[in-house]
Amino acid sequence: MTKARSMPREKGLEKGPSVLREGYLYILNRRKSFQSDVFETRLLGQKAICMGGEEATKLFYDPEKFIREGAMPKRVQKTLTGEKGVQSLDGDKHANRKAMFMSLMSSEELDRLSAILEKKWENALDKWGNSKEIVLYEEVQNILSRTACEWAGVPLPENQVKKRTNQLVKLFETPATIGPAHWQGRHARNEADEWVEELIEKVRNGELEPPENTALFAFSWHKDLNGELLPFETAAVDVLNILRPITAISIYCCFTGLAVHQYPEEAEKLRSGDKNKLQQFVQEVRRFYPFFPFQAAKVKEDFIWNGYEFKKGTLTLLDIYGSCHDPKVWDNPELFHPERFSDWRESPFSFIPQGGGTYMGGHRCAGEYITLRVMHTCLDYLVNKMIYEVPEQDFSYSVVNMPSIPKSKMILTNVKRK
Ligand code: HEM
Ligand code: MYR
Repeated sequence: MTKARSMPREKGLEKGPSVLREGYLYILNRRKSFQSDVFETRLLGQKAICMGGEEATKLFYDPEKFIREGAMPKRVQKTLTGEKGVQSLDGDKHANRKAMFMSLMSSEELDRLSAILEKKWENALDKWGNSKEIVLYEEVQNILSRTACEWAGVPLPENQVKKRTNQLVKLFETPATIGPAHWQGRHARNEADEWVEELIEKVRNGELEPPENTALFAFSWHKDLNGELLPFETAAVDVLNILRPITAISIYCCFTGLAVHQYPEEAEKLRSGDKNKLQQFVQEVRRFYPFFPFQAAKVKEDFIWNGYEFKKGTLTLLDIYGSCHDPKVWDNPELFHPERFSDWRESPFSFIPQGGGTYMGGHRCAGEYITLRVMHTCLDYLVNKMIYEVPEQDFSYSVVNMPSIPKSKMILTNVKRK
């Protein structure tokens, strides 16, 4: 039997939640100082392993090595993910639920989503033409929550748009906050769960008949491995796992607006409308800017990897942000350089802004194609279909606060259709 060597270990006691203090750079800074892609620390009052890079990502997405049950911190479940949703499942139960999500991601359904999005963006452009100034992040939240609801078959009366959009936004803005901001997030989770549970009840008792190709229909009638419908609460959590993240693409759209402004020479290359160039720019936005910081799992059974011991039950964090800025994978990772994607050889483990591994068998983000579509449309509008000015404002964004959002949220003035 091979003897394990000891993992580089952070010395001293945990002084409060250091992950919250150091944010996106917490793992990458230590990977650099330990000169190791894996190290041991203490988080949330327990021993934890942190790791990053392509090899560690391959390990993290091996379902024989890591499980998700009980891994996500409570504060994240009580806001962002909800409880008992697809993220928390393993094995056959996960495969059954993930298939439910992936059944919505056909190219026809993605085209339907793109058509809804363009219609909403055009409506917004009509409105923007009448105002001197808009806040891009907030406007796109509104466009995306409307798009998400229509695509998912969720009724959203005009007088509820503001309230429901704000609730969805709180779910992804508050998991890593403290104090009143965090409690607002928990409140929003309760309200949003209640809203969607009622809709599912109405679908099941025939009061509401969403189209059959929508998430509301599919999740209301989905059968688990025992041939039973999901509990109302669980079906609602997973419908919200569609509505919330589509609305969250507003953060990437805000960073897209920032990138267009900060890298005008790169934006200029997009004016021809070349789809490949637009795609490379979108990929670089997802790689370059901070969004999802790290993902949590637990060791399934004791094992040894590269001589290091992983003990059953140990909380393990995968460095999502750091893996997108890993000098072993990316030349000059701190350079915004979309053309790096022109000869990019795809691997499920090297470019992981929305998680790695596979869609069907693993936990890779179910909405990656949707995200790419939405960002592509947003970028095309920003560079080819709209004219606007960008006034002086605070463009800075934090690498500590999660999720990071440009301070001024991208203010645009004199917005018009091109
Ligand atoms: C999972 C990021 C958009 C649905 C994930 C994961 C990440 C992520 C990091 C976890 C991967 C893992 O567990 O290993 C993002 C980011 C987005 C985004 C940054 C940008 C806004 C979307 C969209 C949807 C979506 C638009 C759906 C419409 C999901 C679902 C899971 C997931 C259902 C759970 C998958 C599973 O556990 O099998 N996402 N996502 N996400 N995402 Fe996204
Ligand atoms: C979504 O699923 O809504 C899209 C992505 C939202 C990202 C929000 C990031 C906040 C911090 C999460 C901490 C996770 C710790 C394991």
